[in-house]
Amino acid sequence: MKKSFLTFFFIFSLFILPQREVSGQIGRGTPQFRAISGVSMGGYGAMNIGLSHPNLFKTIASLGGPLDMAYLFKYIDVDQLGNYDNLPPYPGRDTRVKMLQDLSISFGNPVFFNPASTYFPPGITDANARIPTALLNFIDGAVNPDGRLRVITYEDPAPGDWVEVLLAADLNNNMIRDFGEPVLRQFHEPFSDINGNGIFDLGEPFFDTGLDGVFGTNDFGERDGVFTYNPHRENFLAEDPLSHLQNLPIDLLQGLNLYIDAGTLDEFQFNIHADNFARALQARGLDIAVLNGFPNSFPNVSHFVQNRVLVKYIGGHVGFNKEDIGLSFQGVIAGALGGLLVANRFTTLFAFVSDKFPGGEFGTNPIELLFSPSAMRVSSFFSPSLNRIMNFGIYLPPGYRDSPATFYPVLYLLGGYNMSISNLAGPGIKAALDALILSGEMQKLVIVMPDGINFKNGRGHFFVNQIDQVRGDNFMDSFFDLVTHIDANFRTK
Ligand SMILES: [Ca+2]
Ligand SMILES: [Ca+2]
Ligand SMILES: [Ca+2]
Ligand SMILES: [Ca+2]
Repeated sequence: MKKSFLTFFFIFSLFILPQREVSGQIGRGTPQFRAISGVSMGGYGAMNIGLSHPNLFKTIASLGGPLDMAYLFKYIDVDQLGNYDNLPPYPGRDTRVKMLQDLSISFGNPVFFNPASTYFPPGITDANARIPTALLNFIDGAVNPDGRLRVITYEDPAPGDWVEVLLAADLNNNMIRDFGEPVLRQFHEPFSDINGNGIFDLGEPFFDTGLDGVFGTNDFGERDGVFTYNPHRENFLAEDPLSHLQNLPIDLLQGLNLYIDAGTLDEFQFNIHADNFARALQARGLDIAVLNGFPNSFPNVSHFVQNRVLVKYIGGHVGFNKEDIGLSFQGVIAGALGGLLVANRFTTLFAFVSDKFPGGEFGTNPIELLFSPSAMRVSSFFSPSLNRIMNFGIYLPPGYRDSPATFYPVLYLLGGYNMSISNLAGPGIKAALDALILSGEMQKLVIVMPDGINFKNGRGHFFVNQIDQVRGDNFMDSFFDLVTHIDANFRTK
């Protein structure tokens, strides 16, 4: 009896007592001491959430993320699908197709407008998306103007890998998409790209044919007198960092600390997003320090007095997919150069954020590190928006455990596409954070890593409330559930 009571009490204290703390209001959660940042997809999420909630976050940072959704639209259309059989080897076409599926879940299919589904192309449903399906009389001005060709569902790259959100023209009638067979694109009405930027600009001649590119079919947008985009584009623009930046009241925008980095050879052209972002700031009369390369190389740490900084590093897209930041740190410490760039990018981020938190507790010592060590772990909380328990990673600085009267600033760190929090919240990055605090380069702060994986398909969700509630969910709301949980359960400033 006694043993079962103890067991009961143990389980009770594990599950019930921590939840009691939720009502405790222990953290303050002041915007000045709250930063949001991310890498790649998470960099987008950080800028999108941060710039649309300037009352919650004073410091916002994106490491190599998409920031200009109109440009992303053009990139997917012209550079990615327009170049389908000759894409750069990294990341593979498989990953790019999966990302397109996940963008379609988040914002609606950018390629096709189908009144019956935000996800599938016209004529495609759950019943025929993953089997060989031929659509007859599928009109497409560029590929199939007379509807003579069969338009098909297809697998890519492997059998069973149905692309679901794209269609191809089957030139040789074998019900398979062969190399060179065109992938259909109906992002917008046809236009003459006079200035060659791939984007429709006001004054450029267009054909008011509707999205299918052919007169006389009476499809969406035909003969309405205006240039017509796929309506899903509006969903992308509603969650667009660049538009947020353009629409923010200037006094709010001016009060934000903004940090961006971008690789000059980025395979997704996110460097162009960063340039457009910097130009949009300048167009609002705000300067931004633009640097070619990091001022200091790891293990030396770069600091900035400026409140708005863009660092352009020479290199491609890093930090994407399963890039292990912790391993990169460990590799650099061990003398390998491969991880140097990743280490540089993260120490610069941490230092920028730390420098923008006023005051703060700097320094630790070997005794504190030994007797009141930092903690890095994957924890969980109940997210009312998703009605389920969600994981998150958390770093608590040295001394946190034994300083019950001390409150700390918080940095939210959002991971890249398919990056797991167990990968992010690992021992390598913990050691690097401890070292930054020990050397006084960074003040003691709490770092929180939300889960960037859509539990319905195991892939990235872009940290938005997704349009497709069958395949997706409200991940932005869930992020704010996490912020509430952190302020209620941890000593945030
Ligand atoms: Ca074929
Ligand atoms: Ca143009
Ligand atoms: Ca038409
Ligand atoms: Ca039109």
